[in-house]
Amino acid sequence: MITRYRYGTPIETDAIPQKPAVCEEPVRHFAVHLPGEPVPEAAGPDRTVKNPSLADDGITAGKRADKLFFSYTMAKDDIVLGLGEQMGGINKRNFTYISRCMDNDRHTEDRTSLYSAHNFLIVDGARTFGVFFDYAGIISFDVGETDCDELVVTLDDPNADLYLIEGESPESVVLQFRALIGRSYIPPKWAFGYQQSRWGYRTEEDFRDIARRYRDARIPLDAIYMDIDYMDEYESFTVSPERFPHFDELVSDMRDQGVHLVPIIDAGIKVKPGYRVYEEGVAQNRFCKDEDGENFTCGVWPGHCHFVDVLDPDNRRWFGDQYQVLLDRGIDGFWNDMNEPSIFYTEQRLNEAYGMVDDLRGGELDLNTYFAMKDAFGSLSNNPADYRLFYHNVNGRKVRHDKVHNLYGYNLSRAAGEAFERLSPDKRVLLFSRSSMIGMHRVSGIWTGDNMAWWSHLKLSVCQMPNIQMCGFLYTGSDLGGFGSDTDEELMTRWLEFAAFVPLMRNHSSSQRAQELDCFKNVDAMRRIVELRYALIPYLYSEFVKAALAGDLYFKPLSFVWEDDARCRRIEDQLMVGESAMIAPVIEKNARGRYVYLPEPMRMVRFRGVDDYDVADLSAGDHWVDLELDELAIFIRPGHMVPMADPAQTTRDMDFGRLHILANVGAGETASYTLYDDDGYTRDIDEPEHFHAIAVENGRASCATKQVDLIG
Ligand code: MIG
Repeated sequence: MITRYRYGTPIETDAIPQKPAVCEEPVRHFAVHLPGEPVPEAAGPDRTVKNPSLADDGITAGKRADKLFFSYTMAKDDIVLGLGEQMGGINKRNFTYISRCMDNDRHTEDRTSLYSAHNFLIVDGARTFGVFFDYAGIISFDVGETDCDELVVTLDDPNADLYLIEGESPESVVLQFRALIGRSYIPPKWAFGYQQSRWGYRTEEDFRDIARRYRDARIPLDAIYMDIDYMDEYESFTVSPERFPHFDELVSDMRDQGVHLVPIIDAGIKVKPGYRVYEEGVAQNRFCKDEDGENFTCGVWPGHCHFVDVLDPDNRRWFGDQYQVLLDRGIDGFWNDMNEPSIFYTEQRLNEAYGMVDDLRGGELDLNTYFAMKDAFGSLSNNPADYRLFYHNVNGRKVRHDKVHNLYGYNLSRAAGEAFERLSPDKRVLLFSRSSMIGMHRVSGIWTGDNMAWWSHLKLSVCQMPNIQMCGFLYTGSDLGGFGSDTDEELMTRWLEFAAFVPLMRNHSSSQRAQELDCFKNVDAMRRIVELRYALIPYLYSEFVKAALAGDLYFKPLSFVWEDDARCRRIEDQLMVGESAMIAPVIEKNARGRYVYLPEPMRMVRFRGVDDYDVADLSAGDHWVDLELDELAIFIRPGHMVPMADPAQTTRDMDFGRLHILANVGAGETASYTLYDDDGYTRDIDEPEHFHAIAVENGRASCATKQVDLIG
């Protein structure tokens, strides 16, 4: 059951396509503290002392009495799930999370915000319910950090819709919520292949070289990413004529090999006479304004930039149309970056810092002046004060950016996603974004931004996946191997083993050490893992699309499947992938195995490669499983199966008509599986001919539409 409550007059977010009527009764479960009423005790007078980053987040700026608070007393054993892309575990208890889309490049344990605003959480325990704050502003979720039993939600601006979703289980809450927010984005099938990226490929030759190296090493590859260096002076929607004199030929040569080039698009539009997008944007009045009504200027990659006011539907359409120039040149995938929007500096903040330097120059710096000067420069980027300097046009109303901050990246990528539905009506286009909000999940995926080559970030990625998917973003993944700092062969291998199941399997980095897979000594092991990924695509793609259609999860916490098993509620390093398979990745340095908890008897298939595996039927309970560096295991539920295909160098070259069925079906038992499969790009997902019934009985697999055999 879903109930909608309204506070004040919220700004429309379009997160929910069809809204139920507002309920006039007071919200259930929560205590509400309206503006002007005393602040709840659990919000604590010393709140900012405990978590200094809050002060920067605008939550405590202004009078506390202006805020809207919701509080709920959690039972001792309640767990809290959701909140999408955030730090921490699957269970969000004992920390504070803030939805304030931020370009934070060090994802340390104390980070309260990342790039997205996913204001949906589930309390599961004494009572089970979900709550979604449909809200454009900055909001914090203190999930028992200040007071270990209290969940306190603080809204910076007291205008929001709240949806209370009640169900018997977290799974039923998620299904209801997902039905409310609409179907998740489905990328083309090639986006399930392995993808190679690095901030550093600069020329045509660099791209040809990567493709050649993967082919020579016989490692499957479906896409190579173009980071900002492909552009002409970091101008979005341009291609450097010096470094890419034969761009069209490059795109088509890659295409002939089955490799897609995926360019980055940055949010900031360079201020430069003669640059078409800039000139058109100025002439057509597309940009955000400053206080005086001038186009707001700040510094990003190309130097001075304007931001398109994507909160206006006309501007959204205009921005989306810009992608046409690249679609026309054969591009069919994009990643949208810097759309929080990230600000390197504004002249205001820069002048303050310069002023301080001028004052201090020549003198002796003491403790205070030294740190003040350092801070003046250290706080130049993404400074909260700068988000109060510009305005949007929301239905003819001038709205200061910080009130709608979390809508920006969402609407920029929405502009792209909606444009692709128009400009590429017959073919899905790959799109994922760094910043996001719920609502954007209908047209785009997300990646989790600038992680590090740290084991803790491999673990983080495992925990982020189900929570992000609960918020609607099924197509997601983290930079495999780690974006910042140098990876090593062991971490890379273990990360690949997990990423083999992640929808977006992209190796991306900016580190010193190159991390293309052929750079490592044990390239053979890495090739075998990528081949295994390709072999699993029939299953992964099928489970992904079925999850999108049903509004369900592709990655599930174990507690979603075994609701009554208390152990499962605390397991954060094992996940269900689709309906049949559980994974238990090794995420610990120097480990050569791990404990795995089986809620029911399962069949373990331990792979060293597509054709090199051993099978063991394990009882329910705890097991130590040996896993050498080149081994990864999947655990198949009783009565379930995993369809596989022969891998190839690209998804295009695979034969999806011939499947090998890995099953956990005993002699004399029968099982069935509904396989989803299509041409890989159609937008007509629902067509009945895309669903194939596979049966296993008497030790044989059968299917009317595909050639199938039983393995394992
Ligand atoms: O400020 O385009 O998260 O993936 O390589 C850095 C350069 C800007 C941040 C993205 C990262 C990308 C990088 N970008």
